[in-house]
Amino acid sequence: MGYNIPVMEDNLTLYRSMLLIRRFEERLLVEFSTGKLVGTTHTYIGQEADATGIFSVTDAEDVVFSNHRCHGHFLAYGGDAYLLAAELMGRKTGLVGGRGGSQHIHWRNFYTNGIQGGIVPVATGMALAEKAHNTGKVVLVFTGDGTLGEGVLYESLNIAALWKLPILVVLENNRYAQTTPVEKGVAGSMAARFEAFGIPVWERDTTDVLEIRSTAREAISAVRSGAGPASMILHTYRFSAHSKGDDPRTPKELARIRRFDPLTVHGMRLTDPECTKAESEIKAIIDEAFSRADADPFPSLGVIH
Ligand SMILES: Cc1ncc(C[n+]2csc(CCOP(=O)(O)OP(=O)(O)O)c2C)c(N)n1
Ligand SMILES: [Mg+2]
Repeated sequence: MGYNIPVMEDNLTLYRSMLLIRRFEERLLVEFSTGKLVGTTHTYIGQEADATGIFSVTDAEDVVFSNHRCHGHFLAYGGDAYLLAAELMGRKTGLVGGRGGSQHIHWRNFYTNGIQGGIVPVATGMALAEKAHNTGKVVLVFTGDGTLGEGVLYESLNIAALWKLPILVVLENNRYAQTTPVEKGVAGSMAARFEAFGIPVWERDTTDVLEIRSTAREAISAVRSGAGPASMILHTYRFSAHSKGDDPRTPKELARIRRFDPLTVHGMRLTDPECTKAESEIKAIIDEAFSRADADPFPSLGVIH
């Protein structure tokens, strides 16, 4: 199709994908202080193993619906760092002409929307279309623990199960919805919410990209086989604030969860020279992405070109 979609099969490629997300978003937080970015941002730092593991086993033509915390999903999907940087800087050359910003981007079969839960019925409709056209594509939709409070999620699960739609609902439980800890926002069992509709659940509490990859492979192949919807519940950790500064967690808690850093967990499988080389290659990609984007023009106030 002329697109550069990376094939993530070996340990180094998986590590590089997670590192690209980590360093890209660290750079984003720095760029905010320079005033070069527009809107807000929600970083994926800490959760990188989820997207990387999942997109290492999807097909290039599968359809993805992401949310407000979308940069990591986008980069793991194979999205281009420069196009994303240009979008975040509001430039004409950005993914959607500099009009979408951080939360509303589109590229190939990748769509995002910042409204909690709002994207789930849209993804369900797309799954219906893929089934009607017999494309064999799987639709993936990313949600969070906070999204469990949105009723439209359950309406969508009902229809998806009734009509056996090819959709995988990924629930990333990073244990907080903005500043609300999951214990104060979610009653009962997460898995039971899916099981009530007869939707199978693959649930893991891990930041190991290899474990997530093998779990995703099972869940996605179940959906692709025509069995209907499936879900993945991934318990993970968000290391940064919800957006830029809103974080009720103590330094002690933040230090504790850092022990689950997916880069450390997976980095143990690589040699030091491999890690060092990956660092310098990723740094070059990010430096180029931001400096190139910074030289690009802003869009005019008229029609998007
Ligand atoms: C309908 C709606 N209500 C409120 C918000 C504001 N908001 C943005 S993210 C968020 C919390 C989401 O929590 P969760 O689903 O756990 O995702 P996470 O941010 O942890 O990735 C809220 C309340 C929103 N975007 N949409
Ligand atoms: Mg959350």
